[in-house]
Amino acid sequence: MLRAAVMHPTRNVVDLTGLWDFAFLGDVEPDELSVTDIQFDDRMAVPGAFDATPRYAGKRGLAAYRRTVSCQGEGRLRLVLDGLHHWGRVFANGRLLREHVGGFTEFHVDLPADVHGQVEVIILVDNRIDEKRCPLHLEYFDWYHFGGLTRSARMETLPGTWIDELSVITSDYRARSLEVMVAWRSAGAAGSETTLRIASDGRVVLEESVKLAGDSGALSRSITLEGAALWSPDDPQLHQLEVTLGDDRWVERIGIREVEVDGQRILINGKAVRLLGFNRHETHPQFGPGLPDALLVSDIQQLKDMGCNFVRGSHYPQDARFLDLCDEVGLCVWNETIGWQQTAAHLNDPAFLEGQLTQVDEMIRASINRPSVIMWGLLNESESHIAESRPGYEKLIGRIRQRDASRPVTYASNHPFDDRCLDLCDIISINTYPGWYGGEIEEIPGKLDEIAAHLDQHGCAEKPMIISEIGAGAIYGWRDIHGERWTEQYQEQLLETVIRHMFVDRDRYAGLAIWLFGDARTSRPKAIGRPRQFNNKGVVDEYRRPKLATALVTRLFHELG
Ligand code: ADA
Repeated sequence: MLRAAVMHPTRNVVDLTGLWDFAFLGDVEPDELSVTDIQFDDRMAVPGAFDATPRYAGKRGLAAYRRTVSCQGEGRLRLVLDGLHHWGRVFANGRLLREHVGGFTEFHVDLPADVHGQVEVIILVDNRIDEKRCPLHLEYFDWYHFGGLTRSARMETLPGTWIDELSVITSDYRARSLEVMVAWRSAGAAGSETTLRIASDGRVVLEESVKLAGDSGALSRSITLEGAALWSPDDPQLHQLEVTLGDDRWVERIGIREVEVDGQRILINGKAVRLLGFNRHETHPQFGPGLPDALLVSDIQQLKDMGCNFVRGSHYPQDARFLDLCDEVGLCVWNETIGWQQTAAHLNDPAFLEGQLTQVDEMIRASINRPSVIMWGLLNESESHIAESRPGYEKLIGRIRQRDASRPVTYASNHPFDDRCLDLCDIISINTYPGWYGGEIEEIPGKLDEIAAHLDQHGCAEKPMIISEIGAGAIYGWRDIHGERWTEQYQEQLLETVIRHMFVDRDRYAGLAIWLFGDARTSRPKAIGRPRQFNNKGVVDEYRRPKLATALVTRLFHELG
């Protein structure tokens, strides 16, 4: 399915979701392969993960996807892939056009000017864990690295001069003022007068003649959408913004809203919001991260029905189709770059940093206009307590702020007592597991208070605080009168203690993201608490069947919301 939010009505767009020719090549080096010799002997669905299908389950190696695309018109062709896991090479008519490192982000490939009409696209996809080739996906992470073309794909025909990037930022929600930045590119040198027109919900709000010089540039304009309804989690009103530059048109769906941090509170349009929700892994046993639309809808329904207004996209940038739905239903999203317990050595590795910077750029480019994305995150639970990590944090956070100064920045820290980078963030986010990894449920209030008190005494008193992970494992269906660890009762009791303490006994926290929405397959060894090879801390299991805690969370979140 094409995503709902961005449309290009003046371009020919061919939806490339559906079935592709497929070959699993296994332990083959991509450099030693001639793509024209590949024997395609199977079919694979896009979006989808090839290693979530029974034939290739658990296999790691090189795979190839092929599709012949009929493209109309003479314009330059652009192949857009919303997600490729996790290393790939793209060929058109046998020519290698680009490589891409890292899953979970949208990227595009501009085809050479002489490629038109029938185009044979072959994409090599490698899901092997190889720190050199792809330093962003490492074996020890607590999720399973599936492979494939896991998100949507399309081919577009670009006009001679096209809009390459669009950003629409609310500058003053009261006045309904927006800053619009239109980055354009041209196949030749533009050098001519053309028209820039911006219309909102069918009404032209700006029309002017602009002179474009060279082969790329950016135009920034302020517009006001008088009387337009605002976007908020309670009333997520969206507007269509149509930007036309010469022969190209970009139709974006926007929400007018400002996110601010005011002392310990997070404000949306001047009103304090209490963020109540979950961490969510984008995964399912049968599809890996290549979720069908029906499952995305089902996840959104379950989250909303539980009374959530918040999702942390743990631990990577979220699928555009999921964000479409979040925009529509008013779920606030923490969107973050891929990361899991990186060391100071990673943070000093140029290849790792380069990969992270690319993730930042690609994540922000793809989701900057989404009202649901209210904060940016990075580097889950990395070594932010070690001095040598700080330059890496500074660099990445600096890049986020340079790309988008309008949203608060945070990262999930599991070093509440000795973190050295929290001053770089707008929101303090802490992952902690009292009552699960050590200690008993009765000790949770004391542990949470200890963390909050320490942080407040060490420079964080004027910042909002989120518990960005907390939870307990429960095996679906295991109910037992003793209520020991791993039973549904234990999880229910632990979460009740957490939620009541955070929001009934105390008023310090701006939000909670429970770990976890749904059980998720992992590569972590079973022996360190991952029975079934799953992270079992979901309040629904991997098939979205509710555990006892679902009803508990539903009751408490509705009381608090
Ligand atoms: C960490 C990590 C999660 C998950 C969790 C757990 O906080 O960020 O991805 O591994 O621990 O279940 O232990």
